[in-house]
Amino acid sequence: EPYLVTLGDVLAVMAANRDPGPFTLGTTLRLGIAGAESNVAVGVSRLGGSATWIGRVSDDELGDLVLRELRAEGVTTVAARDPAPTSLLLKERRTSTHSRTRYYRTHTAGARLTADDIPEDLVAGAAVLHITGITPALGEGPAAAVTRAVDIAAAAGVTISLDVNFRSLLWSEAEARSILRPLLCRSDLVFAGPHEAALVVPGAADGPEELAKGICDLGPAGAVIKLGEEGAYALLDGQPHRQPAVPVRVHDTVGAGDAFAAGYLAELLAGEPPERRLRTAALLGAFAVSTAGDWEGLPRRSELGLLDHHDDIVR
Ligand code: KDG
Repeated sequence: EPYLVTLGDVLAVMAANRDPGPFTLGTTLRLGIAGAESNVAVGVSRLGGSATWIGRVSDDELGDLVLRELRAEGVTTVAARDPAPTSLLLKERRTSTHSRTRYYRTHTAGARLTADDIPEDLVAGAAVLHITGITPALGEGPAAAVTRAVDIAAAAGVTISLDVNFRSLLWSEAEARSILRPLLCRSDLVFAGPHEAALVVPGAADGPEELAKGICDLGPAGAVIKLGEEGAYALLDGQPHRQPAVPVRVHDTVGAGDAFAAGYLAELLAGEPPERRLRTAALLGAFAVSTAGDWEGLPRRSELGLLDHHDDIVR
């Protein structure tokens, strides 16, 4: 069975999601887990695809939680346990419309990933290797791990998918560009928002068509520019595609990009054509934005039709 492999860091998320306002004594936090790459693995698995996640996981109780959840979602985990703590993501609901996030992820287990943690046979045997711009931003070890995975995948002819996923809290645009450009040139498929695409192909005019072409000119056969509520524009093997967004009421946009990539990649694994991949991508993005959490609201395959109904209640 064709499978997707990905690698990264899963964080424990502590999110204030009730009364808006700054953190104060007694603020209620909800505990969860998230990580761009594991979000994609869960999304693929829920659609019936096979997904493996590689990473270092703390031997603390939050690390246990991470592994329990990923395994419960049917994701295969290749996780060395590490005495360093689990990375944290704090989400403050500063006002009713604005959230603020803060990372605590230096000297954590996930940031101690190295090239030696990447099993060659597992990556070489995959149909798709999915990487994001977050893992290489975590330090030299994780960056080397990503490069190692790409080396193995490229030598074995595995499709390499890159989500640019620029995180300004982790590195500068200049640093990101210098590390991500070489990875992008070796990728087959790239996902990016317009700002992220402009970061990796500076100088391209800022329309989605120009950005996608700028990416494909560097090597990838496919570029998907995610346009939020305007859907997506994709250039795939030279063919342009426009995919409208699925209209929903927005609850929490975090995780939408991961969901979109998961939908696309699950259909790629299933051998579906581009139109179907983009449609499922848009549906998963809609599920992610209209539910709480990064991945918790993602659909099973049997639920994909839910958002096509015009009634609010499906009986
Ligand atoms: O894409 C959503 C991610 O931003 C979130 O899950 C946390 O992986 C994460 C990160 O590093 O921001």
